[in-house]
Amino acid sequence: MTTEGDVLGQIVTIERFILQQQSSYPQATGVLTNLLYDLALAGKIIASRITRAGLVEILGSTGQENVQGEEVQKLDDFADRTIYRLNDHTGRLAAMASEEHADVLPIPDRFPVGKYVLLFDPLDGSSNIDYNVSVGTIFSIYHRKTQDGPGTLEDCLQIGRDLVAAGYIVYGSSTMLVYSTGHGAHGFTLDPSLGEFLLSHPSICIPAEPQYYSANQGSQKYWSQGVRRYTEWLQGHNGSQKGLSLRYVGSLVADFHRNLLSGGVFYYPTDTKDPKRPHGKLRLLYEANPLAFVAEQAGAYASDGRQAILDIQPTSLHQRTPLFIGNRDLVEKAEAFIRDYD
Ligand code: AFP
Repeated sequence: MTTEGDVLGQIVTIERFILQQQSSYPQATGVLTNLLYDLALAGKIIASRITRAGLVEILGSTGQENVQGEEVQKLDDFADRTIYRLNDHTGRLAAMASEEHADVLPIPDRFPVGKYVLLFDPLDGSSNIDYNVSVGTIFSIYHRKTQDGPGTLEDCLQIGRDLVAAGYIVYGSSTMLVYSTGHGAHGFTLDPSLGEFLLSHPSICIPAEPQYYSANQGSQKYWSQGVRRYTEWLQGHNGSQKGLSLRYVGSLVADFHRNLLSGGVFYYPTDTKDPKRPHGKLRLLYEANPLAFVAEQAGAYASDGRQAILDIQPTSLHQRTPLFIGNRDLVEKAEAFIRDYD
């Protein structure tokens, strides 16, 4: 018979897990550990606000005052400020960059600077918020490249292969945090009654047998010949394979997370819909790189259709990229169709 004591003995909090991982690296100073722990804390704070999003009508809408006479912030602004403020004074970071801001976010002069840089998309998929659909936070951590002083643009424009850690938090039917420091991808589920992320998905490995493909097929007429033929192949036309089911949330984190656990491929290709956006919609630094890093740690792969996402040298903070991410064989098939037809 399993006793309560046995169950308690098996619980691993994110704090304990990160500390255990750190202890296998005697040279580790604990700075990264604390940085990851602060991101988990940010996730808890954002999750608690998101679960109250539907009450905005009652408590006051954006730009208005709520019943306590305080101004209600938009959720993406709230998430953005939460992550920044939890990390601006710790001495762990040289700079930050957020999808919500045009430029690098400096550490205020009154605080010490540290050896890492943090890039984040505070609330990805935020247009889904009003409909109770999952959204997410995505983060990337690099060593700074410059030696000292305030962090610079150069510290932020690093290739994905140089990531020290990356991960995401998905706010869905439960809140989950998945991260990697380059030693596997590990998932934690928030137990709201304890206020703790508990290890629920150690060493995630994408299933070899994929189930889903995910793309906004409403944009199909704007896709290239290669991408259209690839989609038909995924659907099993011409007996190419058994054919996958389509699932598309429209929140990258949710779509990616589902495919990581079930097997499948997500793609947001280049399209001709908006001439001002010739490289698709998603951002290399805030979305594609961190998810590509987690994907590779889980045995999956990410490409822009021609090369590995993690090998692309960024040239600007908000650079966009086509993205194909999921089971390696499915992503390589996309590369083959693009090579042959585009
Ligand atoms: P929003 O943050 O504006 O909702 O955009 C979300 C997103 O960047 C990403 O999470 C989705 O995968 C993608 O856009 C969906 O874009 P489409 O609406 O064009 O399918």
